[in-house]
Amino acid sequence: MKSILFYALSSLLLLSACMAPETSSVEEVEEEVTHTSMASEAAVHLIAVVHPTEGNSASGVVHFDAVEGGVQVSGEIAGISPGLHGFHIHQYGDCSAANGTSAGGHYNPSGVDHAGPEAEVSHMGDLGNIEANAEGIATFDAFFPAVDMGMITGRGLIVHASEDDLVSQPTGAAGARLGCGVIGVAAMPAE
Ligand SMILES: [Cu+2]
Repeated sequence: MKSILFYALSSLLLLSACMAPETSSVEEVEEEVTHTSMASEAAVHLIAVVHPTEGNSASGVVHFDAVEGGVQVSGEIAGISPGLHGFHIHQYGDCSAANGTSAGGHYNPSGVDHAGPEAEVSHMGDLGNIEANAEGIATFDAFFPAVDMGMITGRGLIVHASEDDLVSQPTGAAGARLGCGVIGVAAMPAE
C-alpha cells in the first residue's frame, strides 16, 4: 500500500515537473518574438513631454511621426516669451539638472557644424526655432528629412530662452534652457 501511494505521488511530481518547463518555454518563446519584432522595427511615433527647468515655465507635448523621407515634428509649447526660441534635440535624454544642462549638447552624430535645418549640413538635432504668439504659445508642424527616428529615441528635447541664430557655433547662441523633455516611444494616436 505504501509503495503504491509513493508511486502515485512520485508520478504526480514527475508529471508536474514535466509540464512546468513546457509551459514556461512557451512563454519564453512568445516573449522573444515580441522583443525581436520591436527591435527590428523603428518606432513610428515618438513623444516628448517638455517640463520647465527651474525658475521657468516652458511646457508642452511634441510628437515625432515617421513619414515618407523623414520625420514630421508637431506640437505646442506654452509658457515662453513671444517670438523665436531655439528648439533642438540634445544628445542625452537626461533632464535631471535644474537648468537642463544634463541633456548635453546638440545631438550631432555626424560631427558637423551647427546650422539651421534647411542648411545643406547641420546637426541632426538642429530643429531651428519655434515661434510663440503674443500669449507665449508656439504651435508648430514641420518636416525634417535628416532626422532618424531610431537615432533620436531616448534623447533630449530642449526649448531655449533665445532665438537660434543658425550661425553661432556650436549652439546658435540660443541661451538658457527653459524646458526639457525626453523623446520616447508612444502608441500611435487614434485616427
Ligand atoms: Cu539646444
